[in-house]
Amino acid sequence: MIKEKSQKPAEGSAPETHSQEFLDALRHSCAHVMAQAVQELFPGTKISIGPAIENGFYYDFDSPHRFTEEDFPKIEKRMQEIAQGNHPFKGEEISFEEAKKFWEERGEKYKVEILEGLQGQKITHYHHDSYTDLCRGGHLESTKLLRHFKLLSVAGAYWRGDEKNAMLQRIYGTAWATKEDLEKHLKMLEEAKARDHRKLGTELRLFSISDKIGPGLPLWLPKGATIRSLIERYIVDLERSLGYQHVYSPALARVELYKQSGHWDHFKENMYPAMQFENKEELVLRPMNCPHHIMIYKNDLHSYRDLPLRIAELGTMYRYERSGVLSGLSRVRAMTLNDAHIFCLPDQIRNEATGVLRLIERVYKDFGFKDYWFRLSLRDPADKIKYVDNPAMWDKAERLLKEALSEVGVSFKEAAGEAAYYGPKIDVQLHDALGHSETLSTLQLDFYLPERFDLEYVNKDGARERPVMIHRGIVSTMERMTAFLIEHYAGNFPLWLSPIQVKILTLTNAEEGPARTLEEHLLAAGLRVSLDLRAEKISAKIRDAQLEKIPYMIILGPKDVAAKTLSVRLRDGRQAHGVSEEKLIQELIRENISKTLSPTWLEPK
Ligand code: TSB
Ligand code: ZN
Repeated sequence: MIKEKSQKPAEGSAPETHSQEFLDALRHSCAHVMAQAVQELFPGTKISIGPAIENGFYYDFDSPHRFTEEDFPKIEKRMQEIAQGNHPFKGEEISFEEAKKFWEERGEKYKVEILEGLQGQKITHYHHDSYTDLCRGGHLESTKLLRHFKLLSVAGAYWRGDEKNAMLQRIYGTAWATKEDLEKHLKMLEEAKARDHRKLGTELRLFSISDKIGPGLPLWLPKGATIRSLIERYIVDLERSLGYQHVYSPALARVELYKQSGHWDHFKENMYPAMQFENKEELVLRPMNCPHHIMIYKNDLHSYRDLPLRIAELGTMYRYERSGVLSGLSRVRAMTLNDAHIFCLPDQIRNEATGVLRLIERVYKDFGFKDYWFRLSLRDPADKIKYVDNPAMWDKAERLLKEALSEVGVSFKEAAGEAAYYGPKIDVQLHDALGHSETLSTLQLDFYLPERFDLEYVNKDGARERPVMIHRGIVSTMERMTAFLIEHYAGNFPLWLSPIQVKILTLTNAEEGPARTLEEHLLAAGLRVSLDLRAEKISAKIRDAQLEKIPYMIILGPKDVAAKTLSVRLRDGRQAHGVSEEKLIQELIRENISKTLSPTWLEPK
């Protein structure tokens, strides 16, 4: 049992820092107290599991009551009462038979099921007040230390994470050692909510998910599609300038192709099942593009002089992600990856890998991403099913990736069990609005697929040798990148990525003609423009443009028309009057091309 060392720091001392062990115990204890409160308030509720998680805890319930956030104040109130009761947490070892009788008598079928998996092991119960749980321990000394907690949300969760099992109700909460920590966390959540790409994506009409189409299969609305095509054009042009060759290939293939590649054995749980046809042909939706690019490589016999060959595609692929992990655009089932496979000689690996790392840094600079880190994703050597079993191959590939990282001079963290089945990866991790890290870019070194597909090139002496493959994605899938951009900019996209860059707002009906002429000029300059000619008050028009987060508003009134000048307003409230059309267009073009993140020409000199 864990005691808090000193509850109040001595005066003048540094603020108390709470160990992770203490916080885990606090959160785990909070889950038990919540379960007690829930079972008292909602009779018939069965308990299953309730662990501590990052920043909080949850408990999965099976209940005749359907929980909503409206139940939270009542549950929290009862939790506070229990906590104040100063009940000690007591552990007790118990025999399998006794425990079984205990849980069976209460009709707690999930506990009975968990217990059955523990046969032959040490079994413990933890008690506080009137509540008992089947639990390994890791609790506070007493409920009294629980003061700063809050219930956050409720979500469906399959028993044991398996879709074939019953759907339980998971209540999430957060718990902290101090009031300040709790408040800080709640404030962070509040801010994160405002940035959440699912919320902003709906409000700004960027994308939508239709239940009729299905979960994880997003629809790109016109404005979101504009952002997507800007990303696509940006990366394709950049890649072309670096010697990548873009191709198109179908998102379907014969199942044999994916059997030969090893996806069918190692990646099957993320693949849609094969479609069978009367003529016995079986086709699958591709979960990756690599085998298709390999067939493009195999379409010709290559000399060592042709290598490296960089085959790129905005490749659409389909993955059957579990419903519980789907999230807006950031984790989907239908996606288009900024993919490329580099086929190279073994002694070109270093150069190609460092080239990819430098490209990633260049692209992040253009998109304004600063807060990212490199992860060297390695296999789990014990897992011979998920990863190809060839230790020498893995060791070599890992060494080469480390060398590339050190040549570019970036620090990295190693993570076991995060590799692709065919080889280790360098993943670039960024934080979403909630602070969770997700992979955006990836670089993967692969000696396996060239072997499986018997890839060859002709060397200097006319003999056949095996090339190496580097799989890489720079801007990730269009889906995940767009989700990141929305959260990163909280919807306030820089000019070059804004679906609408300029909105012209007329003061009276008389400005319609000049507004249309101005629109034509801006369109001709390559800018994305919209008009607001409604007979609304100008304040309402400004408010609407502000809600759409449009970078530039041009407010056109009779005075400006007469003076042949423009009044400009930025979404951050800055304004400029008496600007000539020529100057404005010049500045907008400059800002658009340079990908500047914040316009400076309006600042007072
Ligand atoms: C880089 N064969 C390689 C490719 O050549 C590959 O597919 N790698 S991957 O599996 O790691 O996926 C590439 C990137 O796609 C990931 O780094 C991640 O940024 C993105 N991605 C993966 N799954 C999803 C998903 N379900 N939704 C959105 N983006 C995803
Ligand atoms: Zn690949």
